[in-house]
Amino acid sequence: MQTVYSPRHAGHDGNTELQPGAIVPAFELPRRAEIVRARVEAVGLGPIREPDTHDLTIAARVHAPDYLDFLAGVWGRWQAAGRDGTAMPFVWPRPGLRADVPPDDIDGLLGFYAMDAGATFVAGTWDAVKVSHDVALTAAGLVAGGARAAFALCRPPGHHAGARFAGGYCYINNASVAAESLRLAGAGRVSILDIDYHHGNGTQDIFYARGDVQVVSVHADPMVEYPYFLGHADERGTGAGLGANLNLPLPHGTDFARWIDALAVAAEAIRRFAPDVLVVSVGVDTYHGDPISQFRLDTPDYPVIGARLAALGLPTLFVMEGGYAVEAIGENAVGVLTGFEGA
Ligand code: OKP
Ligand code: ZN
Repeated sequence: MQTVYSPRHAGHDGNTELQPGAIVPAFELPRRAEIVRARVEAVGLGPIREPDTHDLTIAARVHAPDYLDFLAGVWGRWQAAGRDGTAMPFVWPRPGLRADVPPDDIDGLLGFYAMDAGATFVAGTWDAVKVSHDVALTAAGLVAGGARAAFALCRPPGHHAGARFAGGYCYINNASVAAESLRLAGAGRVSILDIDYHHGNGTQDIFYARGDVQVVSVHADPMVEYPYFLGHADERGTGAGLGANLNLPLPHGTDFARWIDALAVAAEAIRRFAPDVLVVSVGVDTYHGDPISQFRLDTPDYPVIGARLAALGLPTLFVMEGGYAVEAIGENAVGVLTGFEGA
């Protein structure tokens, strides 16, 4: 399969992250994408190509246009306030406060458009975010054009970004933009399967009331894991989307035997939905060595996952999400893809 990749992700670098009790260098690093790209080359997965440039028309169908304007302009506003380094929010409009009026001040705006302090901005962030979106749309175009599968090597990731907010290292929801583009290209129904360790709250937020895009997620139970406030099993969609959202939360310590049972439930739900195309949010932070996660998958498990996904028999777009055990991210992420191809 073809991989779509741009070196411009690397401008999103040098940012800091708020962790319990400390401000540390961000876990979501440029090296992640470089190691995955090197592994794609090493195993000969297929050609690597750069993305085409896309405008934000499709992104504006899954995100609020004022949110996209904020993303594009935040660094300029931060600089205009005389600042450098890392921009991050520290105050949020939780329920009970006014969440309908974007403030004028940069610090208010940062919180208005964020769910947490985890989507930080440096000088190169917007360019990397825009290009990550281009990567997803270009790879989706390959699948729309008839490819059996394609790999969008997105960085930064996207699945925590909702219709009008950033969070959890995510800005534009790459998988959602790709899914919307596949609908516009003629797919009547699209399924998004999210296998990242964390619940894809942003993807769920975007499609929760839609019946044409199914969202299925296998993830750590939000009772004990980030993002904490979405991802429970009783969230089944609303309105036209009722029944088109499926969450399969699992406890800390989940091993591959238990995880793959949940994947079988997810796969059965996708078969019942009978989509024309599948988008997989591929996070490999389910790995036992991941520094911020608590599942116990191992490197040989990832090709098995890929083979199970291939058995769905659908045109499939893989979109890179998380994975922070940097030394293993190449083998693990590309293992899903080689397992898919070998099946
Ligand atoms: C992004 B993706 C843990 C803090 C969690 C946010 C994690 C975002 C993960 N102490 N910080 O889903 O891989
Ligand atoms: Zn994750």
